[in-house]
Amino acid sequence: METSDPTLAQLGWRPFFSEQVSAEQRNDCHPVRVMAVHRGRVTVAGEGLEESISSSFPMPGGAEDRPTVGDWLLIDRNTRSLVRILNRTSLFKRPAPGDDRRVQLIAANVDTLFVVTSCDQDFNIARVERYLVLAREAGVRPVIVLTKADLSPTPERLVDAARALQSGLRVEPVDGRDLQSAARLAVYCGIGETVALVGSSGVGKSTLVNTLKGSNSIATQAVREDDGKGRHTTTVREMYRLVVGVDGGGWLVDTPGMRELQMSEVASGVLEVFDDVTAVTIECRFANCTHADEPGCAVRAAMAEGALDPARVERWRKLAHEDAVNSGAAAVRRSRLKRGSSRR
Ligand SMILES: Nc1nc2c(ncn2[C@@H]2O[C@H](COP(=O)(O)OP(=O)(O)OP(=O)(O)O)[C@@H](O)[C@H]2O)c(=O)[nH]1
Ligand SMILES: [Mg+2]
Ligand SMILES: [Zn+2]
Repeated sequence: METSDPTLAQLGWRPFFSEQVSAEQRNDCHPVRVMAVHRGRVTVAGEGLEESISSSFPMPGGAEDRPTVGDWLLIDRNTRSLVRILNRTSLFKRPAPGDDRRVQLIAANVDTLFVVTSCDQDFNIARVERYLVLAREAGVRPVIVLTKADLSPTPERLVDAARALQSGLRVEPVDGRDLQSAARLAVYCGIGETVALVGSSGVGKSTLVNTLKGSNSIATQAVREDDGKGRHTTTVREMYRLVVGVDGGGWLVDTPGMRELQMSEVASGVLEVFDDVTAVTIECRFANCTHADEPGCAVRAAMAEGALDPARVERWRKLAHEDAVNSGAAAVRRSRLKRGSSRR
């Protein structure tokens, strides 16, 4: 943290959190926010307090019962141990890659999600849609940030392609290295507000955070020359205070670049992000229409008429299918865990 002693309100403390704290807990505990997550430990900040504490929880429960960056915790005034994770206003998570048992918590209590993608090889509509589903599911406002606009002769075309995904979607092209260009993003990150940056490795998340916090303390690294992919430079999730704009502003959560973003238990997010497609599916003659060769399929009719883009329908189909398969697996896993047969 760069700026000295933020108040609880500046840290993002709100009635939603204070209302969860009993009078007794108010006496015995400090409310603190998780600024960074390291292996087994978290860095927390409260009023006039910043320290590293063990993140192990006295009463481990479900997969979401561990602190992640952005969380509000109660810690014991004397022992400094973790007493409680307060209920979250939002939680970003994904199935942990390569491991079908765990959920990876990305960030909690986030107001706005910057879906960061660059105007070069990384730009991919299907990936942006995945992040939009995640944002919808977590109930957080998404903003598409198109970095490296300086490297593209026609960034407007990408801006238009992204805007077409959702009515009213904010899309911001920037040169993340340039303060003047990046400064317009400060409006999404006012006092006490929290913005999380997510996206592939090398798109410039850390570069943008460095620019907006006014110092180059976070390591960044050039993308690989052969394929333009990043080098997974950032390995911890950490919050930084924005210094652009009025009164020091809010918080930016830098995250490690994601290799893959599997969909699981995001059915309502898929429904909302693809509301144009799902509105048409209701018109199909059969409720369980697969939109392949059934008679009376409204989706195929809409595609034939040009009312629905076949490529978008195909992306929807893929996401919905992936979500159904993964959600089914997650439900089986949970019921096994409940029976205690495969706890590890
Ligand atoms: N030209 C240009 N280069 C940029 C811009 N943003 C980032 N870069 C460069 O892209 C490279 C990767 O940037 P990083 O900030 O390390 O990317 P990251 O998203 O944090 O990557 P990970 O930490 O690996 O997830 C660096 O060499 C940056 O200087 C931009 O807007 N324009
Ligand atoms: Mg980084
Ligand atoms: Zn159909």
